[in-house]
Amino acid sequence: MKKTIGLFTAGALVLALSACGGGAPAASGSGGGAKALDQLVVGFAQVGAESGWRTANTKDIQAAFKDANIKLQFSDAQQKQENQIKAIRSYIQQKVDYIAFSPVVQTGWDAVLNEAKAASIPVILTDRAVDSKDTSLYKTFLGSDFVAEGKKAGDWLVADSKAASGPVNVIQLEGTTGSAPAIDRAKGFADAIAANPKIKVVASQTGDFTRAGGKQVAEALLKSHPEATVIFAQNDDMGLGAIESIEAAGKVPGKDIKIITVDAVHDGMQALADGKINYIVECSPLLGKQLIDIVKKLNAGETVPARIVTEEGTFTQEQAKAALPDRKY
Ligand code: GZL
Repeated sequence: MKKTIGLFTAGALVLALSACGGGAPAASGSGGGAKALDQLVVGFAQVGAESGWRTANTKDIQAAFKDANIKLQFSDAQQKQENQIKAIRSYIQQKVDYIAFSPVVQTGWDAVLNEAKAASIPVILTDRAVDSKDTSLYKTFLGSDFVAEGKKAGDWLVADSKAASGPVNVIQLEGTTGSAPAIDRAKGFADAIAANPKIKVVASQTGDFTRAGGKQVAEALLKSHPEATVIFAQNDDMGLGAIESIEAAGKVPGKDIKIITVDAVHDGMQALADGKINYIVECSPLLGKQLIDIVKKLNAGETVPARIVTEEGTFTQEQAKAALPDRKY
């Protein structure tokens, strides 16, 4: 009898855990911390709503949490670090189970991340990285390899410039100053073109990842650098702004001034298909499902890789025409 009860109890425990935990009981050593998924609360501190990419990223994250029936506290920092820090502090006070965020810039996070660590709230980096030396301050970094993205853009220009007899002068529209994508895409692009002395970046300035910023900076730099024949915009939105400036100057985007961008959001892909952009390097904003998987694994007491790189490709004008009908964003 005793044995049967013992078995029953054990069985009930597993059933209870699986019923309320929505997954396997926590791995040993995690103190059985697994919560029912519908009891979990995750605080997400988003950068802002500066671009089509960001809008798609927000929509995807919100939809993933809804589908998983996990409560999401969401904040928009309007691209200000102090607002993201405030939001993270409020999540700590609310004692959320996990904090996830996309750091608007790389530096200045150690203090608030140490506060989260002191409160035993695991932090997940999505999209952008921090430069903290202490990697115990976050569980993982889920996002693109921005250096690789910049390199893909530069590699395309090197190949496209093979036939060019004269110099190929490039204007670079940089993303948000101090952000991981701006720093790393510039590095990847510079590394790629370094091997080709014909190609030179004659001007580089931030358009802050916005269409208005791209338009304004492109207008000014095209005036001060009439020798430029290429624009490398570190995101589609700034490239779309540059198209407006090029057309306002009576020139033909994609022909008089070639344009390379990063992201592959709908408006960028449409401009690519229309011949106004020449090449786009994809940067996927669809991080929601992977973020949910990370939360579920941590909740079950499992470990996650320190770095999870998102998969993404590139698009020519022909490829954009074929891909557009099936694009999700
Ligand atoms: C990249 C992301 C960048 C996009 C921009 O992962 O952080 O921020 O390339 C967005 O469009 O504003």
